[in-house]
Order: sequence, then C-alpha cells, then structure tokens
Amino acid sequence: MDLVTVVTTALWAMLPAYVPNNAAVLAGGGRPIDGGRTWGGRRVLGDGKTWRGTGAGTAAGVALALVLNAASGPVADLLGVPAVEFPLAAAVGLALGAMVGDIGASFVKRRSGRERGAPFPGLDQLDFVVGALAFAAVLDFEWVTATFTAPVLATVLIVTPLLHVVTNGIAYLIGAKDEPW
Ligand code: CTP
Ligand code: MG
Ligand code: K
Repeated sequence: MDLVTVVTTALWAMLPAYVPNNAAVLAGGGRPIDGGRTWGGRRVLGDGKTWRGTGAGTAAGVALALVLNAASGPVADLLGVPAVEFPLAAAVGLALGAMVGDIGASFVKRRSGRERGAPFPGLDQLDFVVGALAFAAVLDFEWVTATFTAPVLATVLIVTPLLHVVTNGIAYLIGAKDEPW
C-alpha cells in the first residue's frame, strides 16, 4: 500500500468517528445522561454528556457514512486509490463507539477529580478513536481488520490528535465550544 492510499484510507475510514463529537457540540444540551447523579461526591459523567448530543452525534456519524458510500467510487477513481465502503454495522459502530469513548473519558475525568471541561491530554484526543474502533470491531470485525491494516492504524493514531487539536481550536474560536480541547 502506498502512502497516499494509507493516508486517504485512514482519514476516510475515520470520518464517521470524527464527526459525532463535533455534531454533539452543536446539538448538545438538555438532559444529562447521568441524570445529575454523583458517585464518590462527584458527578458520574457531568452536564457535558447529554442524551441529545449523543443521539445527534451518532446519527450524524451514520448519516455521513451513508453519504461517503455514495461518493466513494468517484472519489477513489479520482485519487487513484481503492474505495472504502462502510457496511451499516461498521458505520453504527464507528459513530456510536466514538460517542461512548468520549463518555467513558468523562467518567475517568470525573473519577480523577477533573471538572467538566477540564483537559486531559492524550485521553481527550484518543478516547473516541478507541471507542470507535472497539465498537466497529464488535459489530463488523472483518471490515475493521481489512480496513485498518497496521500502517493505516498507525496513521490514525498520529493524525487524529492533530486533527482533534485543530478542529477543537476552530470550534473554540468561532464560539461553538467553551474550551479549545
Ligand atoms: N456534548 C453532549 N453530549 C455528548 C458529548 C458532548 O451534549 N455525548 C456537548 C456538551 O454540550 C458538551 C460539548 O458537547 O459540553 C463539548 O463536548 P466535550 O468537550 O466532550 O464535553 P465537556 O463539556 O468538555 O465535558 P467533559 O469534561 O465531560 O468532557
Ligand atoms: Mg471538553
Ligand atoms: K471530550
């Protein structure tokens, strides 16, 4: 696999996992998932993890995967790379897993005494990658192993934190997000 194929495959295959968090920021609000409950004197998850944000984020990721499927043939031809198609199970796994990974990170942050919005470098940038790949692997293991070869996976782990920093920085600058992480 050449470098162009590796990088385009990594980015394309992860798009349904990248979009949910950003969609959740735009759609967030309403009832928190933890219903305000605390554990050990701190919120279980906090007000930053809501049902609406999670639902909208998951829906946005799945919808994007369907749009990408419609465009994958022509785009792959144009770039001269093999097309990446998302089976529905993989799309749901990537989108829902990204949201659950982020929710899991909030759980860890609250347990370690970090208030809502506090940064946790490393965890913030990769929580949703771990969640997305784990859920996708449970729902469609063959698609994950065929798509995320070692070089593609390595690219995802390097490029995702960079993309995360940039997109969250932009979201902060345009006022969509309270903190730039
Ligand atoms: N959001 C949401 N539901 C989710 C994830 C995010 O409603 N499952 C919305 C919330 O409005 C949240 C915003 O997106 O405040 C930004 O998301 P994030 O940075 O993940 O949450 P934080 O508010 O920083 O909270 P935490 O410290 O728990 O990550
Ligand atoms: Mg945050
Ligand atoms: K987060």
